[in-house]
Amino acid sequence: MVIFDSGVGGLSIYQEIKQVLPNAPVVYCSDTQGFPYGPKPESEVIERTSVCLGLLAERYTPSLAVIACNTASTISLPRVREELNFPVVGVVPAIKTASEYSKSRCIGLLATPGTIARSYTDQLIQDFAGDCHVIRVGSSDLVQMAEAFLRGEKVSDEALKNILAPFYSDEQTPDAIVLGCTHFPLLTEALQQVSPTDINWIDSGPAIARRVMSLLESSDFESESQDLFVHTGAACQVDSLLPALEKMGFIDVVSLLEEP
Ligand code: DGN
Repeated sequence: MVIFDSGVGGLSIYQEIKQVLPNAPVVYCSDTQGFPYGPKPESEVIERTSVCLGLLAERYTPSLAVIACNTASTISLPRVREELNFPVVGVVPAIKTASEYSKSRCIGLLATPGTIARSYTDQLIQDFAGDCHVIRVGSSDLVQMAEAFLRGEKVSDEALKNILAPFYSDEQTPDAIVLGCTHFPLLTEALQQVSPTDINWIDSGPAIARRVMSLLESSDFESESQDLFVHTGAACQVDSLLPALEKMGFIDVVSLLEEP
C-alpha cells in the first residue's frame, strides 16, 4: 500500500497501521517539495495529490492508498478516486468520536488553517458534533514543530501553550480535542504536558488502521515487509530524518522524481 502526506505527519498513521499489520508492505510518500499544504490554494493541493499518487501508482502498483493528510483528503478524494483503480482511504477530523466522548459538550478542533476553513469541515461539524460547542484552532506553526521534532529538535513549551490558548479563552472549555492534522499526534505527549486541563486527544489513526485492515484482501503477510520512504524534495531535506526513519523500520529512502 502507499501512504501519502505533504510531509512526515502521515507517519503517525503509518505507525498505527504497522501496529495492526506489522508485515504489510508500505511505500510512504512525503511530498517534501510541496510541503506545507495548509496555506496552499485548494486547486494546488488537489493537483499535487493527484500527480504524486499517479506517479506512485505507476511505479509501485499498490493495492491501496491512504491519503494520510486531512488538508488533502478534505478536498482531493473525489478526484483521486476517479483517477485510480484501487481503493483510496482518506483521513478527516474525527469530530464524531470527540462528540461521543465529550461530557462538557465542548470539543476542540486543532488542524491546519486549510482544514479549519473547508466547507467539508463545516459539514462534518454539522453532521456529527451534535449539541457540542466546537472551538476551531488553525495552526501552521504546530505542523512545522512536529516536522522539527521528528528531526530531533526540541519543542518549545511556550509556543505550544500559545497555540492552545484559544481553547481556554471561552467560558466553556473542551474535554476532547480532535487532532485534525496527521502531524499533531507526533506531539500528543508534549501537548498534554502544557495543557492546563486533562484532555482526550483524538486522532484518526486507529480508525484508519482498522479501515485499512478491512480493505486489504490478505492480512496474512508472510515475511517481514521492506518499507520504503519516498519523497519529492532534495536528498539533503531528508538527511536529518534518517535516524527517526530507521527507528520506524524503513529500509531505504528514494526520490519519487528521479528514475529508480
Ligand atoms: N499532515 C497534513 C494534514 O493532516 O493536514 C498537513 C500538513 C501540512 O502540509 N500543512
